[in-house]
Amino acid sequence: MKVYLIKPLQSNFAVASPFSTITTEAGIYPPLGLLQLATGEKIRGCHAVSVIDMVAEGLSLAALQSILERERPAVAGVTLHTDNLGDGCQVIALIKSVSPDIAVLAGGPHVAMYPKETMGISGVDYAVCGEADGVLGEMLDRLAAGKPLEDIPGVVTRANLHLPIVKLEIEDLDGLAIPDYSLLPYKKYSSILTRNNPIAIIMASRGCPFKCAYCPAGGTKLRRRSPKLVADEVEKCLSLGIKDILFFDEIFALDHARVKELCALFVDRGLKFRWNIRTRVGDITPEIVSVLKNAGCNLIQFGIESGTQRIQKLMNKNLDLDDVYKRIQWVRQAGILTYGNFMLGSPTETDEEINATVSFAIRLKLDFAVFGITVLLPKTEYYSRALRENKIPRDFWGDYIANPLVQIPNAYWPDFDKKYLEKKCKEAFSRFYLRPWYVFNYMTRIARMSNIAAHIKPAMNVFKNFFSDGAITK
Ligand code: B12
Ligand code: SF4
Repeated sequence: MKVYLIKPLQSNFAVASPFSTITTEAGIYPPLGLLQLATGEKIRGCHAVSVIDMVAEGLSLAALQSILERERPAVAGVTLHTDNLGDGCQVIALIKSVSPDIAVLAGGPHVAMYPKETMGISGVDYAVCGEADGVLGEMLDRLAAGKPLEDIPGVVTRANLHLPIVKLEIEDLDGLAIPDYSLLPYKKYSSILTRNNPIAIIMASRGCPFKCAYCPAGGTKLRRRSPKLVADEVEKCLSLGIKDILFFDEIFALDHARVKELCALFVDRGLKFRWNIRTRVGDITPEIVSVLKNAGCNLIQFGIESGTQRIQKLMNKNLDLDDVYKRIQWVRQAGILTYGNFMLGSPTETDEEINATVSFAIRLKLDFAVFGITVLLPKTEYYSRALRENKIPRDFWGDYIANPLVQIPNAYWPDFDKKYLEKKCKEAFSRFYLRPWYVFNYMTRIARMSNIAAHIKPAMNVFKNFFSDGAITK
């Protein structure tokens, strides 16, 4: 059976980004979930499964239509993200317009959060709630045999819509196939954060047990892959000519013994590549940074978010700022680039507190800082609080999901004026990046540690547009 798994374009966002160039210049990232599923199916060898990444291929809806008309797949799966659900819905409508007989499967992070609502999207035949690796094969076999699907756990159909839905989580990640990047247009993937293209994303673990008030990702079970299989995956990527790897685990360095084992494997196998990780600041010790550096880790991304203790507590992030300072300096001293994410506009945050966050980012001497306006994301404590306290009159995510081509006019904490937050955000970037220290540091430290040529064009585009009047999308 011919099956297409499709990653839609990213052109219709729920919330207009005031700084659109940052999004467009950030890079093109591989759809790892679809790749994981397609690799598993390739190994089973029962169906012809291909991935279409509309973003990487720059495929318009019209171009996708031609492919579907020519190829006539029996099944099309679409990955859905809440923040650009409209793009996914357009793809689903297009598939059904090509042929109502193509069975449409919906999956992805949006479906994991809103499984029942997904079945309300016109054209969706089946939705999979959560990690589909363990059920996709069975679904395809049954579709090929014309059998019903409603008794497969995690699969939502019109027949079982009234029943409780199981959210699928793969317990044993080592049972999954190593993603085969040759199934993707892998040469097209890039990131502003890496030195050389193409890049790959690897998840060495899935899940995050923490529960930050603004984040929909937390509170999930942390599952780890064996270091040997992760090293095998790296080796496989490098053999394809992939140069840099981004580990997108939420908390890569939580388990030090495992990090040491993994790094030792990279070194022992002579795997020379540059890689980035994301982790919590509290995971950093002098020993672990030296292990990471020795194995080629080039940059660590931290979610620091606020420079005041009060907002740290409110976010349920609870980082101790002195401790953050100390640990970030350990990373710098080890010669690893530091990248901090910050959020402006938490509930009840004052102007002074916003300014203090920017000052803190500066004091940390980070190599990169990104300041975002706090969006009240669905299924987060911040959003529940806004609803609970009647700060917002309606469940605007509910409205958006029902009509995803209409943007949410204001998804920020409603006590703030939108223009004020945009101004503060722009100010934050100016304060951080337009300092003599930063410019000097950028030209020396970063140029020495990374291929500046790879960064200069996107960075310039970001800066040019950002600091011009056109930076803020009205
Ligand atoms: C890499 C990543 C990014 C990258 C690239 C994303 C991209 N656009 O391609 C970057 C850094 C750019 C990014 C940005 C953002 N991201 Co992001 N990101 C991730 C991250 C860390 C990993 C994704 C991944 O590879 N996962 C691993 C694979 C194996 O899992 P998966 O993709 O979910 O796929 C599995 C299932 O969902 C399912 N499945 C997936 N697709 C399909 C399709 C079918 C047909 C079926 C049956 C099943 C199925 O099976 C897969 C295999 O198990 C996830 C968190 C996470 N741990 O997943 C967040 C995540 C996807 N991001 C999220 C968010 C909110 C964002 C931002 C909006 C953040 C922000 N506030 O700016 C931006 C959006 C910008 C944009 N639209 O691109 C949310 C999405 C929530 C939602 N409801 O949609 C996530 C889930 C994190 C979270 N929970 O908060 N992100
Ligand atoms: S922000 Fe990071 S640490 Fe906090 S819950 Fe989300 S993924 Fe976990």
